[in-house]
Amino acid sequence: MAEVGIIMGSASDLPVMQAAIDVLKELNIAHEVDIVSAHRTPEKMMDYGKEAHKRGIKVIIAGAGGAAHLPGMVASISPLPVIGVPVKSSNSIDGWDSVLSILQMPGGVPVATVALNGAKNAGILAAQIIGSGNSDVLNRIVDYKEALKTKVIASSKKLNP
Ligand code: RP5
Repeated sequence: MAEVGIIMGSASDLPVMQAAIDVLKELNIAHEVDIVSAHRTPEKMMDYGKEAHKRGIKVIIAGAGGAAHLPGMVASISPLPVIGVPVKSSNSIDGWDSVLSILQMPGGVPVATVALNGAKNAGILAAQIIGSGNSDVLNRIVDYKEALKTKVIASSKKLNP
């Protein structure tokens, strides 16, 4: 059963959002992926936000570009933590529009916003949230972080043998 729900405003967001899917696969976290548009399928968006926790989803990752309303609107109706991924899309001016649309939420309705096109970190953060209540997942995150360290040390040794 999927524990992380990954949604995005358009299929055109998928090349960016794929990084979240990849890292969740790597960390062996069950997830589902769908296209849910705040502007083109508003009813589907509200249904998704209302129902996701009832299906066993524990964290939602929502990516959108331009006037990026999807993460905030899903957060407005869902009791789950929502991680927002600002996408630099064809209708973005420079990406700041998506960043600020997702970041500047009013008090009471948080969206944990990652960097522009930062879908990989959204996936890791979702895994960390799941891992805070699941020791198997937590151990996989510990190993993941250890591998990051090992990689940097190896690069350093290559430069300074
Ligand atoms: C946003 O508009 C989507 O999230 C996407 O980033 C952007 C462009 O969508 P398309 O016109 O490519 O479908 O709502």
